[in-house]
Amino acid sequence: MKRQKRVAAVHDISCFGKCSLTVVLPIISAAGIEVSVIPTAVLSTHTGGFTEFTFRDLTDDIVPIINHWSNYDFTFDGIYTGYLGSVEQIELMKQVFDRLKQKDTLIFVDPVMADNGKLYPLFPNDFPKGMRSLCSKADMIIPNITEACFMLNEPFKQGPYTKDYIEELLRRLSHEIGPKKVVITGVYFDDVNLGAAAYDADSDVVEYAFSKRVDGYYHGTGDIFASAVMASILSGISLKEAIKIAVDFTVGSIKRTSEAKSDIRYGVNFETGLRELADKLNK
Ligand code: PXL
Repeated sequence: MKRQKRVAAVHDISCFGKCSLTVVLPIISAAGIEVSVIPTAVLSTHTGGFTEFTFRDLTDDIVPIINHWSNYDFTFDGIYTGYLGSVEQIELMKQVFDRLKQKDTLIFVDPVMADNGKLYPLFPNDFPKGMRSLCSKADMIIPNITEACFMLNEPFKQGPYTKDYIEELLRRLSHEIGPKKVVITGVYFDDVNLGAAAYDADSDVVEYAFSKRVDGYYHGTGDIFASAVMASILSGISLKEAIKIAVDFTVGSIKRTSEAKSDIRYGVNFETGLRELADKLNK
């Protein structure tokens, strides 16, 4: 039996509405990878479409958690950060990376903060600047187009996009900010297909993965996509294949939800696709 890999996942717990830790844990576990968590906040629901949700900030718990861990020889093959509750938490993540990473630990940052040209509720205007500096410590980042534009100080543009535009964003994110691998989500060149683009600075190659667009805005799909990419990469799958697996898994989840006509705020039915994902990732 191969040594089991282990990831530290740093995200909030949204108690209702599948996203962040409630999707990261099952998806990475499906790859046979162990997941340890550092919860950044506890909310009664996510912030997309619900009102009057509770928000308990857990910033003060983060350093004590890693202080305690440092008494043991815990090792991590990956550190995966997502929704962070404040600029202060972004700064703390740099400490978390410095203290938990070893030579081969993959630092994977999803700069969760915005979509459709707008910052999510609760985030201050200086948040993108903080996220940009956190991304400079990462090996791999996975923004959507809005997050990419915020970090590059570019105005957000609605699609359809051109290949030149997407490839310039990818190269600028890598060359100006620092991560070797960059994946951008929400890429489309026409009204039929939607998908992701991936750039690897070592080869200077851009890869794409698309699927037929399913209309509607489904919550939590960015976390589902990023978790599937992270799980695939740590399973030894190429970046090109990882984005294909993640697109198919995410679109399958959206399709089931759309066919069931469920409330889009509740998150998508990814659970039914976990067996197929596990088969692909545990070969
Ligand atoms: O899916 C990203 C996400 C995670 N956590 C919380 C959110 C969001 C997006 O809105 O509100 C609390």
